[in-house]
Amino acid sequence: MGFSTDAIHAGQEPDLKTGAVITPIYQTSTYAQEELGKHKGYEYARTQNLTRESLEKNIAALEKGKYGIAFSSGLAATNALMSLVKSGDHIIISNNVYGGTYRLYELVMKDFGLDYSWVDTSNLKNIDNAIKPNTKIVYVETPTNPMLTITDLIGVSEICKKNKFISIVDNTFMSPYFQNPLELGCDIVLHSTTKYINGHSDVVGGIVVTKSEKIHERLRYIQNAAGAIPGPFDCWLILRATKTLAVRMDRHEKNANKLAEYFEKNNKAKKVFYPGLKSHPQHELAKKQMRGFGGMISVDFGDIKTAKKVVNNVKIFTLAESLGGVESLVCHPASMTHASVPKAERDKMGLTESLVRFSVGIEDIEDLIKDIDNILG
Ligand code: P1T
Repeated sequence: MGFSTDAIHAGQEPDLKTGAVITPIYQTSTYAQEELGKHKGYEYARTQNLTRESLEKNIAALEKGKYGIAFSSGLAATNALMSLVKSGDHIIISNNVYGGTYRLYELVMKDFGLDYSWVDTSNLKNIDNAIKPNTKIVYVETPTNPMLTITDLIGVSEICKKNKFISIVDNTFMSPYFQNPLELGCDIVLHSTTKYINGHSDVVGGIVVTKSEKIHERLRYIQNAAGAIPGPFDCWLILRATKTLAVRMDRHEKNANKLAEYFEKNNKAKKVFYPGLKSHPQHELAKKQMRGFGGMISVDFGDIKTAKKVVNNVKIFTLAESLGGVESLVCHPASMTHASVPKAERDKMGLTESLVRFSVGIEDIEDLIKDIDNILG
């Protein structure tokens, strides 16, 4: 099936009892059992919930995977992934990831005996060089938040296959509409569904998708054992949102392309980071492994004064954390989303105090450009 057909139908059957076309919100914590040991496959809602199952099947289809496991946030999913390894194991990970991922792994999970090497995975040699006898996982975010750096996913999957590592890709910035890492040979895809997948800035959620039964079984066990499940209403909202993912992503991208071109022509924007620009150092790789360039742009204004002027004076863009919603947002990564990353690490990847991140929404592009142009001139 095509992407939009799956988005609208996968995982969703008319309700058996009433014929309701839309999957109901099974707002229940438990299920009646007919007699001891006899039930309909539903015992307790941490373990089974039909609204959640529909969402998991839906996103698994969009990511060309077999199994989806939904969590209560992107970070709950990120956290669950570490149950695939144990104390003493080593993980190679992109040095630029969402600040919360860095905080969880480097400042929390490390205390449980996990060893992380933070490397620039856009150069595959850095991954090879970081391999240790106890390496178990290669974890990449591509394009990265907020530098929009791209890692070669076929290259990563080949390294992982050769060495029997598990490859994990945070695909939040592209959404399954523009990139399917499982199709490129990777083992696990992670999303903060809070972002493009839900797209309406009204739910926090996460999901992990895989083709591997072994990985699925372990993560399903952890989902139930640790209990970081999303509520049925949140699942229902995300399921409603995936129906329009394709049309939203097309518009996000169209708008982002135009805004990126505007920034490139404006001399107040010293560096523009957008994979769709020919000036992006990995534009060719982006064209190869992505079907579009997404809706995220970062701009280095060269000095903090201009950066502040922009984030404090926008009228249509809103100064806020998060991304991927229909409304345009602007954020200052150094003090907001990536504040828990030490300055020395931020400096290494070019995440300066004068960098501003734009999540380009689906409003009229003329209004969005005017909003910025009124400030920059
Ligand atoms: O916020 P949460 O749903 O827990 O997802 C965490 C997460 C994981 N991966 C990526 C690439 C992300 O961008 C995020 C969350 N990011 C923001 C809140 C932000 O403003 O960048």
